Amino acid sequence: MNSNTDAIELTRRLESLVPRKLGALFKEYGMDVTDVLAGLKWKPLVLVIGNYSSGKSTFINEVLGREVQRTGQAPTDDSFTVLAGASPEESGREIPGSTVIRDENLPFQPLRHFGESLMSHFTMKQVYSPVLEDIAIIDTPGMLDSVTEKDRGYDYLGVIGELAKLSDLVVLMFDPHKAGTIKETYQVIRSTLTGSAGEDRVRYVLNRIDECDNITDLLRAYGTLCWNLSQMTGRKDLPRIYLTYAPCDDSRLPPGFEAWKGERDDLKKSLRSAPLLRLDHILQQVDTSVRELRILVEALEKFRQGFLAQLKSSIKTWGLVVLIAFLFGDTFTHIVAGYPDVSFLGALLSGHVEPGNLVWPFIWALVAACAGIFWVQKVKFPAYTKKVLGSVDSLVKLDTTYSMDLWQRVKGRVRELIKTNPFQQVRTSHARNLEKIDAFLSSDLKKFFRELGRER
Ligand SMILES: Nc1nc2c(ncn2[C@@H]2O[C@H](COP(=O)(O)OP(=O)(O)OP(=O)(O)O)[C@@H](O)[C@H]2O)c(=O)[nH]1
Ligand SMILES: [Mg+2]
Repeated sequence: MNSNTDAIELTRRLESLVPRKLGALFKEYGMDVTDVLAGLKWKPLVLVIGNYSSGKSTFINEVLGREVQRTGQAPTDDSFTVLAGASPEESGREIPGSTVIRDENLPFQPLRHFGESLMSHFTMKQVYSPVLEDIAIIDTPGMLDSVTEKDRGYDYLGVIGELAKLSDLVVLMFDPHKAGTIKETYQVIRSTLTGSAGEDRVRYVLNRIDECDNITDLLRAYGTLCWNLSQMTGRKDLPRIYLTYAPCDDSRLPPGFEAWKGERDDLKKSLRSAPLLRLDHILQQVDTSVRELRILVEALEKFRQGFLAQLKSSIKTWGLVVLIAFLFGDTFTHIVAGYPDVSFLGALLSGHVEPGNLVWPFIWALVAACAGIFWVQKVKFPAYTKKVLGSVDSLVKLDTTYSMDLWQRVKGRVRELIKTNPFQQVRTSHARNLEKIDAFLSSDLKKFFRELGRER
């Protein structure tokens, strides 16, 4: 797989395969397969985030080859701007956030619940630029230290998280003045980005390096950024950090800085591979969603198995009770009330058992069996369900951080499914569904990963 055309073709195949193979299963467990493929709705998205004044808008203007976004030293942008391709005639048109977020043909509907105040800070600009034929770019307000969520009027971190989930490539920009990073950046990386965007979709950039006085100064900023990133991502290995600066008169650069001249182009090139990354992104998303479904089904199967084990022991106990009732039930009434005249045991001992002697033993056995069923249904099963709901984590093996993350996302649904219809969960053959899911993961999806050159 090496071209964007192949990627588009593969994306189409994936789009039809997932609903065909797993649509019904997702539905059975109350999940929507269309959510999994929501990212396929529109063009590949590039999200540009970072500290205020780190040069996000300047970089975007450079990529587009036009001055589309306002730039300036103080915090400049207070809105999210989607830059979408347009014909020369349409170029320059702006579409308000409320229309963009509600448009079903665009992927931004998950932002709806951030409310009106986000809508007034969200806009789409139509721009005529060849770059925007294959991708759309989102410019964002810079991250700040002093501004609290309330001051922004909407949940900034939540919006960034949602956009990161939708985006195929995330450019995270810092500058040497703020390589120490600031509170919001820390929170974005820690709580949002690492969870929503696969790390391979993030491009870390230290921009404005031309403002360093010399290489020592640059190394200091670079070192600080590396240290902070490792603290924030929890990674021990360092991701590549692009060291870039906006094109300027080379004579202004401190000596030795020409070495990083090509980095800006490398970064720009990586934006163009967004369609390929998108397939990767969607595959990861499908993989994650299917694994989420898997862990959910696995938990329900464990619930079912646990109940069946309880049922088995109950059957053993009640089997004995039924046998005792069968053998001694009418002897008891014979002694207490004198009825029947001859008990089953009496007939057995005298060696004259007639069909009539079996009527009461059978009735006793039936009553005992019914009592057993009632006890299982009304006492044993609710007690078991209650116990499981109280320790729902024990339904799955959580031996990796990945499985813990998956579990956190589906745990509520598992609880809900058990709570609302526990008998349904016992009746369903989750094991067969697990087999279907495993077959999809190990064969169908693996094939896609292989075609993309990513072995799993
Ligand atoms: N020296 C230098 N200045 C830059 C560079 N990139 C951007 N600038 C300047 O830095 C200032 C901020 O740039 P913007 O592109 O507005 O930054 P931003 O990240 O979009 O800022 P916000 O929208 O406020 O978050 C502007 O005055 C730019 O001209 C660079 O690589 N080197
Ligand atoms: Mg800006």
